[in-house]
Amino acid sequence: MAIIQTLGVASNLGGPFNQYSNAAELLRENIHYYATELDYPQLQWHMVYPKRDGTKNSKLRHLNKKISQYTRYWSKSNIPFLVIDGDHSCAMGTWAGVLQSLKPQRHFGLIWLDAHMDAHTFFTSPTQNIHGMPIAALLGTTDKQLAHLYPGNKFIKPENLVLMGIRSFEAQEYKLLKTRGIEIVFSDNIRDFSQSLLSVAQQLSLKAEVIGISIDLDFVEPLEAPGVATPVAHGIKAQELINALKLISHMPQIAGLEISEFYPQGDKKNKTLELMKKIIFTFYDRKSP
Ligand SMILES: [Mn+2]
Repeated sequence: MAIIQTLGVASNLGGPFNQYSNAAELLRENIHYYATELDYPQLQWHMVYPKRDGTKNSKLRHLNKKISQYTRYWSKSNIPFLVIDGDHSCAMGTWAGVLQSLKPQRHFGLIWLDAHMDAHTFFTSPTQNIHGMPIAALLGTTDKQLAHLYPGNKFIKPENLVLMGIRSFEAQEYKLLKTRGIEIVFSDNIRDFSQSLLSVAQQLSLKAEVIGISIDLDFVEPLEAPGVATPVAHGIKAQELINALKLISHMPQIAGLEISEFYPQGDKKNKTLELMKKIIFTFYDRKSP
């Protein structure tokens, strides 16, 4: 039985609501029950919590640094990992850690599944919510306030980043991504998500020895994943996501998976919680339910 190193981040500092997130803890309790009953992959949990004192930015900086230390170690040691974030701003820590772990001449590719572009800066964001900014930070930004939250000095190359499922964005984000030539697969243009994801992953694997997958749960159709902070209609069907992940999960380049933006207060009949479990079991085990 596989053991998956799992990092839970109990923070919603980058989101629009309360600063604490119980998303990872809820999942941990729920999954633990299943894992003892059935032959599922075992998750070995590590938790990080925001520090109590300081400004929101200083807490986030500290948190992302901690996250990056875990993923840096796992990536360097070739240990597959799973990160369960509260909100998507933690992606700065998750993937900065992997970038920092790479030997020179090794390239990192990132597949970002999201309804949003997350490419704002403090200069452009109408809400100032930092969960809408991690892509700008990962690319390297001239916004000093945002750069300060990013725990590393290595950035993702524009040609190694692909955003998929996009259907809600502001003009400034689009401009930032377009100027850098980043590939964007809009939700409207996806006919067969399995084929789209497989082809994106195969293309990336020609350029990058290490690949990461970051899932914002608002990528999925909100009727099927209602427990997210910022739902957007007309998402990809949950089963399509599962089928697609099955196709790529055994690619040797994939270093880790991040699942973000589970907002339990918004969930209905545990749909989103159950979907997260399905994603994890699909991704890390051939005997998925
Ligand atoms: Mn996001």
